Amino acid sequence: MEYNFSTIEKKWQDYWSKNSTYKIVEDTSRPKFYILDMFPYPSGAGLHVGHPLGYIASDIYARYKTHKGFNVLHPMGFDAYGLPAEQYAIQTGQHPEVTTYKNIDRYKEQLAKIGFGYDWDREIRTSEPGYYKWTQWAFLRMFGSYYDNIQNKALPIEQLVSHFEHKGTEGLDVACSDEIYFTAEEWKGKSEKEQQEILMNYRIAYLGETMVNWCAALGTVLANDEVSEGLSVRGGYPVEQRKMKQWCLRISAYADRLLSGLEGLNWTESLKETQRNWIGKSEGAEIKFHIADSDAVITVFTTRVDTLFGVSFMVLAPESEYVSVITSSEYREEVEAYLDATKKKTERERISDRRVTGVFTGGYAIHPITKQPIPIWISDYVLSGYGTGAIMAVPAHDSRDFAFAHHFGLPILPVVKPLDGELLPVEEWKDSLDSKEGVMINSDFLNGLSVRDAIAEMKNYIHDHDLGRVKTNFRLRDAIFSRQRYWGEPFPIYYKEGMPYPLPEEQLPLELPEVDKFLPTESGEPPLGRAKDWKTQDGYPLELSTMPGFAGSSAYYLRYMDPHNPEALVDKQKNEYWKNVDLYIGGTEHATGHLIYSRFWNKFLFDLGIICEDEPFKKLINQGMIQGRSNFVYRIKETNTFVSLGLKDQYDTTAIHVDVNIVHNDRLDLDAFKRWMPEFATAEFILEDGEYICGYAVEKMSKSLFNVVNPDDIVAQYGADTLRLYEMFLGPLEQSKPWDTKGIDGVHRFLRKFVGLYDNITDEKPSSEEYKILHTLIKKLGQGIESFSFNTCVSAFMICVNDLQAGRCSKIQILEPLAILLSPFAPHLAEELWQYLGHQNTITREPYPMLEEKYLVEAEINYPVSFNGKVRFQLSLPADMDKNEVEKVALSHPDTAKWLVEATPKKVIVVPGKIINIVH
Ligand code: ANZ
Repeated sequence: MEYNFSTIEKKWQDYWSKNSTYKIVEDTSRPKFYILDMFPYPSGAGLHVGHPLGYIASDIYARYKTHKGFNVLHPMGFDAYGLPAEQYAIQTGQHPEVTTYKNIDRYKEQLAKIGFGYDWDREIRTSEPGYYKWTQWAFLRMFGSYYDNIQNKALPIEQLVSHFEHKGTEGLDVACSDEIYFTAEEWKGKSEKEQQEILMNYRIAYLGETMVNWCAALGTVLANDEVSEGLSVRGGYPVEQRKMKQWCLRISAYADRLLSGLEGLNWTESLKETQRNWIGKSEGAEIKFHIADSDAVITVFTTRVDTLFGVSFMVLAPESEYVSVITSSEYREEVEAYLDATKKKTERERISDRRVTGVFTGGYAIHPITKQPIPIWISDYVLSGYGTGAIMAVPAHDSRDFAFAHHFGLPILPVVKPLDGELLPVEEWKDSLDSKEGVMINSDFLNGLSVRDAIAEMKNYIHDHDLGRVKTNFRLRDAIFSRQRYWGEPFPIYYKEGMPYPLPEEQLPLELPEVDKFLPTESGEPPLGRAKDWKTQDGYPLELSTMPGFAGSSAYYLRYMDPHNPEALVDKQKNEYWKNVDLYIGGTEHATGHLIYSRFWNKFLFDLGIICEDEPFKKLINQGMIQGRSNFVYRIKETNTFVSLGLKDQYDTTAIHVDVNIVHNDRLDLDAFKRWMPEFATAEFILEDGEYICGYAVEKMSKSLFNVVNPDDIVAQYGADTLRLYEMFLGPLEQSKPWDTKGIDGVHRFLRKFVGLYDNITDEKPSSEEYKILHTLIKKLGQGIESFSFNTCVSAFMICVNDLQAGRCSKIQILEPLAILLSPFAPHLAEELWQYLGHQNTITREPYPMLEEKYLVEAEINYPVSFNGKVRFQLSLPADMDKNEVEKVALSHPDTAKWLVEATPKKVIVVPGKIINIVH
């Protein structure tokens, strides 16, 4: 058979699409398996060879599982909303939908060429109204729910209203923004607007005041990674911290469940650890500090209550509401200046910046036990969104507090010495206090305790003396859910007397309106402010923000189960069948974004009884990155002459990235180089042995580094099956590795050899050796696929084909199963071979060859037979023959009589599987 890969691949791609080979329907007679790739954002640059790495792996696994008899759901779609399309729209005036759809078409074309077995009938695009209807719907449900800490789940807000009507806030333990208390009578006495304001404190989707990165020039809030050193990454415009009303999702209510849920997941330990740190559970206490000459009380959060006696000052976050209360007029000016300065720093910069800055407020708190006055300072190392936004500073124990005290000359108070602590015993530091007047030190009970016990003791003390309470904090913040952008899901919200109200569900989807420009309005409103008639039928104005990128990707995996359902996000029965994702493959960059948001979103829908599983992704694999392998040419400074790598040190040169597509095995194609850019048209070269050798480096694959390799080019040159095998051959799936086409010829030759086995097929019975070769492959493939070491599978194939070729095996009973084994990896070729063997149907659902261990054990053993220790002849016997039987056969062998001559054997020594020695 000839291996004309381009004809073969085109033929089977057409066949699959014409016959809907990969169409999947729910089928209760077969076990299900759900494999998902993180769906791509279709960028203008198209796919490079790094993108399909994970997709090829999941496709191999999906095809393998299908052969194994599973009903495999393996869908694909597009994360179609996003910033780049909108930026492009601003620059060119092209509607983001137009460019996005164009990019999607290109992606689909590229994906089709690689031969993926997706069920395209299930394709979703997050920007389509039929899809985002369910994103909006979920948002409305979150708006209409609160979180009950006792039942540990989300409940309809009506239940909370009913509780308020009967008992006010008494007996409530619910997630909220601020702790507030009122009676049933007080609730009933409030106006509708007041009641709505109160409910906002509890809703899971709520409008909250939060600090955001505000970029006035761009007219939008920016995410942390869009800001660098106080400037917008795009455009370099100033960004400041601003308190703004934004839609938020109360993810923090789910912190404990997001943490404990990790235990049951088959994810890598490092990914789980990243999520654990992000969620950041911290057990400590809140302690109340009264303010001198005032009724105000500042509460601090500490994990080290045992250090309470070492507090020598307090620090407020610059945004703390107490700043204005406490600052005395004498210090006001200085404080204001400091607050202005900190607005320029993002939170991330505040955390990483180790420089000490701060101002004194002029105010004092009273130590709750010693009753000493404690100066209150402001500094940006205290973050407003964590704990209470205020700390008790213990410079003797905490390094940041120490740096602060040291910088500003504040006292560093020794603390009671715990057993494993590093400070002085209480007797010594008691005397070192300046003023013992009024000091009530009752801390001996901590002396000699371990830190753990001291913390426990102190927690009891605080509780018993009503100084505060035990408190667990989480670092996980509520997610800011609005963007002042155009290309996103509109919020199904309208405003009446300034209060937000939900649109009725029947009115969903609320479609994204047209606008004349994709920019903020003159008065600084988001782009939706330009839309005509952007109001409800009753004339109430609609929300102008849109949802962020992660909205559409949070529940997409559910929609694939039932993508066209106009009545529900997912039909109950279909959800019961597919349940959740058995295997999710994608990049690590989503560890704390998408993978937290979607777990939260899923848990919320689970609480409402809409879906049947509490976690979305059972097993998760992070594929490594394929890095680019860049090439360089060396231009002699101030000339247009380029010198080859080996000679470059003799000149003063500048290294310039050169397009890897005009370099082959590090040798530059000189003519192509001259054509590449006008400035190189007149280039001259200093060669080595008649060739120009380029330098190389492994870097990120990126357009700007000219090291992008397009899979289309590889497919045209070698075929998709070679590309698939080669990407897997590069190394273990989870490792990052550079793209290097050096080995690709070898992989391609392997496929040609594979095809060669199918010439002159016979139906002779295979030998045990041939069965052994086949079953060794089955075994190695099974192990390789199940452990996602697809590179070992490719090597196993190569060994197998070499062995079969060496024995000139052309037996159908070996070659037929061999085609099925190849099918997950090189599906086009496998189909062609299958047809060549006389089959009418697609190979896709052929049962996977079963491993039969019996072929792997040696059937016969070659015994050397010795006489008085000298080997005289060989005897081949079945491997399972027992010792007595071996002895009998050996003695009755005609050659034995020959070597014994006349002698009688005295003793026969048999070591089973090894030797026979006859002593005479
Ligand atoms: C006194 C103390 C003494 C503290 C000591 C630590 C060590 P985690 O583990 O991250 O929860 N803290 C509290 N709120 C803060 C805020 N908004 N911004 C910055 N720091 C804050 O850390 C909790 C500890 O971080 C708290 O315990 C508090 O300092 C500080 F030897 O209180 B500690």
